[in-house]
Amino acid sequence: MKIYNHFYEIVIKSFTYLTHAWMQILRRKHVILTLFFSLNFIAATPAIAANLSDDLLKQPATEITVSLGNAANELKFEPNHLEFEAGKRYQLRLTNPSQLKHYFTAKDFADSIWTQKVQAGKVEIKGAIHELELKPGAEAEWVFVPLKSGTYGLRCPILGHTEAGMTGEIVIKN
Ligand SMILES: [Cu+2]
Repeated sequence: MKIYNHFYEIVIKSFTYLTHAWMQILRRKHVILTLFFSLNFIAATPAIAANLSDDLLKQPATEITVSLGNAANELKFEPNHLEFEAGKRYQLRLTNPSQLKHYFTAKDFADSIWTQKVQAGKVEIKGAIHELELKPGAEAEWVFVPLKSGTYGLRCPILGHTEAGMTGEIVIKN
């Protein structure tokens, strides 16, 4: 078992931080090694994540709603502070009840999560997403699993919106 663990460590070190984050989650959850060795090593990171996420996908998603602007057309996110736990599954519902177009832009956050899907209307988008644009009255659902702990910025980059305070903070905890 020691040799096995040694090999395991070497393999982990050779992977990207994203995969590394996944392994930390898996180790914490005491997932057996065979799961790791059954993976296709050539596969891209999202594919690895997809393979590993079977258990996670059975986990009910925690629902959180964030409003981009409000009916009074105030330039802010409500709430503007979000907290997630690494390794859990979330369904982030984004709404825009204002009469203005807004963005949900959180690039570093998006790089620190695994996106299962983004759903808007009847369209489902799979794969990495960095920002979402919501037209007045629009709604979207972002289903993901946070991987890497940290504090990340959120903003709406439309001219004048960030400056007016349309910013937020997203925290991923271990
Ligand atoms: Cu905006």
